[in-house]
Amino acid sequence: PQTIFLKDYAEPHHWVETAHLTFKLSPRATLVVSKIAFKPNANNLGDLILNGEQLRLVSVQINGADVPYETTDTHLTIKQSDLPQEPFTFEATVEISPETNTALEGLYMSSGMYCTQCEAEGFRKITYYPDRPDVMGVFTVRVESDLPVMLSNGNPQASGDGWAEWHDPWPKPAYLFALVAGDLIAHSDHFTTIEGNHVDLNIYVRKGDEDKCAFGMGALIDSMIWDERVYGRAYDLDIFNIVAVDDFNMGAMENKGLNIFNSSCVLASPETSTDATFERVEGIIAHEYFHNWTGNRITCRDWFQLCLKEGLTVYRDQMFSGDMRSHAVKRIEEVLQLRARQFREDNGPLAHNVRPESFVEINNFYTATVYEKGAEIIGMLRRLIGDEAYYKGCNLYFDRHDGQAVTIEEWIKAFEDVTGRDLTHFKQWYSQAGTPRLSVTEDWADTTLTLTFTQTTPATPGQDVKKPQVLPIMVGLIAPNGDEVVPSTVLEMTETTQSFTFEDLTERPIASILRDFSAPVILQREMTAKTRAFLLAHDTDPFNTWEMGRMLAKDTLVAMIIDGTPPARDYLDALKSMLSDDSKDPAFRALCLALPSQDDIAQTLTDAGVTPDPMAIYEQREELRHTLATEFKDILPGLYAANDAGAFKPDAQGSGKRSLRMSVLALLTLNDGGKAAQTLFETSDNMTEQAGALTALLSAGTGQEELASFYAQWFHDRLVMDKWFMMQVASAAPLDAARIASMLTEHADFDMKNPNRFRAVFGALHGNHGGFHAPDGAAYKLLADWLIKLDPLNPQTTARMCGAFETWKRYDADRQGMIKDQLNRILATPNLSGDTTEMVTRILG
Ligand code: HT7
Ligand code: ZN
Repeated sequence: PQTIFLKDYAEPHHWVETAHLTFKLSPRATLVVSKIAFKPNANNLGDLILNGEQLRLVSVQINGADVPYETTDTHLTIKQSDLPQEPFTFEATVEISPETNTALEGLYMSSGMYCTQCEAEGFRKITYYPDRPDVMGVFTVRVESDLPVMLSNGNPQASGDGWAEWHDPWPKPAYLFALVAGDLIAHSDHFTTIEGNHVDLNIYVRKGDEDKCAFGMGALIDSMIWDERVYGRAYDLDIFNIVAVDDFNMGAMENKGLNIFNSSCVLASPETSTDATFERVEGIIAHEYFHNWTGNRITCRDWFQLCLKEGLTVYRDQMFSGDMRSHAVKRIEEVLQLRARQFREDNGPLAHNVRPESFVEINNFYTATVYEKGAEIIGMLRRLIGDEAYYKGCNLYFDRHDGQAVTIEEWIKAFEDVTGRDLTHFKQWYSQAGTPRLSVTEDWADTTLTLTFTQTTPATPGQDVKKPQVLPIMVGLIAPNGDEVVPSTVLEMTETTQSFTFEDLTERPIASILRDFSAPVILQREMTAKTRAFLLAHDTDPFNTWEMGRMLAKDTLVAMIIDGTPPARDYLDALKSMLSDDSKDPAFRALCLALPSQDDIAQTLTDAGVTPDPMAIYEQREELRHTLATEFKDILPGLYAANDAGAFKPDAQGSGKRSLRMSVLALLTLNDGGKAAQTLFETSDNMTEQAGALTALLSAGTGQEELASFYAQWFHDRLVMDKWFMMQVASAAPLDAARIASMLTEHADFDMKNPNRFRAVFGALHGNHGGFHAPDGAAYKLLADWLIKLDPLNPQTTARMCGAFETWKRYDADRQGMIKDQLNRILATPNLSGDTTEMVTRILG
């Protein structure tokens, strides 16, 4: 496989004006007839180069006549000398086999329906085409089949018995193409845009799923309203369709006017879905809808610019979710995710720039760095230039580049133009990998507090020398009596070391630093447990309040692991008073009660120069859970009773209460032998509580009867069954995890071709830190066995799951040796896909 470099970008030899496609659908022999109007690119004349893979070519013509051409496994080329100098029409017929397409890229079949996934490079598996995002054409699509529902992008144009035609007036790159055909049912609604246009809205699902669409439809309408109100962006077609598909490599896809969703990211009902699922559905529906402007109307010039659409769209969906729920709670959840996924990536062998400079397989760059760090960059930009300039810059970007395929340069230029600022240094966030470490010292003299910050970024693969980044550091000062004496202010750090002073203070305040997690850095600050407890009680910034509790928990765990120090009293007392404070949001209290994950503790130990012992981490974390259960014995039953949310509503208030109640239940189960959990399991009418009770029981080492009755109740519902598979592996004790995972792969309902099911078992195995790193290496071997089996069927999902091994250098020599052996075994597999080869090679370093 070839490495592609950003620096080599060149415009194509030909632009597409229009594409007419006819699909004669058949499971193993679908005919795709294409008629494409090309225009030579005067800036870069040359051969007609079309991508095409796994196609059986039937015929090719130019302007209705035969023409000489060459084909390889990946391309069809017609020499410039054989082409007209003016615009011309290229026609081809190819045959493809959707039913045998297990890679889930291109046109494939899932539960009897036809569907497509074209981002990033799937369209080339449908027909010959310049499959690159800077080639934008107007598509007209005719679908022929005997299925009742036939959909494509844009507006419906005409239909008859056995056929339907769709026309998309908005020029688009091939990666946004979509087609669906199946026996589907629509949950319908409508929306009138701010411009007065009527839009039909449909969520198409398989029979039996109709009652799981209402929440998603509400989220779609909320998203449409929000994008009009906040960004001034309205929808632009007569119809917006969403289709739920069971077999899907990722969450969802923003195809123009025809979003395709992993059914787990759109279907939701109180009986079958947890609050976390409702929240995820809301966020992903918003994300895909927001792509209509940030991604579709304005797209990426090349795949190196992926963060242009993904980072910005994640930022937009985060703002939306904050508005719909609680900004404070959402921000904490975002940072938890960022640290668990992106910091982990940025501090290991897979670290890469938010805008990478080279890749072998672009599918391997749909990463936490591109998405989540990409979103953090937008947040920092907004903090630095202010809200007004941010929205002005966005408007300028939309007006200037509507209908274009652009780069990060154009995005940044819009903000330079509205602010008059030179953002060259800020732009370095896109081209320097690694997480900055930010240390701080404090000096108090007279009436002045001086904060001196120093930033360093460790080397990452291929980037040894790092420069200082532009860091917006939000700071507030609290007096010893708890009053805030300096409210939040943003310090702009640009140097390696920089001091900031606060004058005219009557007494030495306590600084609250990096409020709202204003920059994606690791803050290294010496603080006593007393100061942390003080800020936990008095800080006005909810993120930092939570952060102080988190640091107390981490310090406690690290001390327990390293030298057996018992849990710190400051931590236990501060946490207890926080939990008992009914004026605080239950969702926030639940986040405070949650202990750092085992993986997070392992990273914290690594950062402190200690080799993590996964068994000690598991045991001490369990020990702390038992200590909390004992220490809070007197308040747990009251908290449990007080946070009964009553009738299920998937809103922020109800889900916050349930979240606290389920965290409390997990501890209560350690005290009452599982009585409360069993009762809740038997009586609850919603999945949040049912799954919460079952997890509490399984984590306490019981719950086998409940597990069996859960299966009997839900075996017919594949999304609930994913939870059944996942919960067993996730809550297994370390020495049981691999055995349980292996046993589940023998279960009649295990289907390795379904990415959700595969992830339910193996994502959970990797997520069970103690189980994955059990001393016998059984989990490493089991995962490697299954990745080797999956690779020929679905390279994209296989490659992504190799990320489970990315932290291997953290651990002791034995574990490193065992993981390395498994990685080498995967790499030595004959005919290993390019996707997996690239990932394993990078992980091995
Ligand atoms: N833009 C999409 C990214 C994507 C994808 C989605 C589903 C299956 C395969 C995929 N490859 C890339 C989803 C998004 O970020 O909105
Ligand atoms: Zn996206």
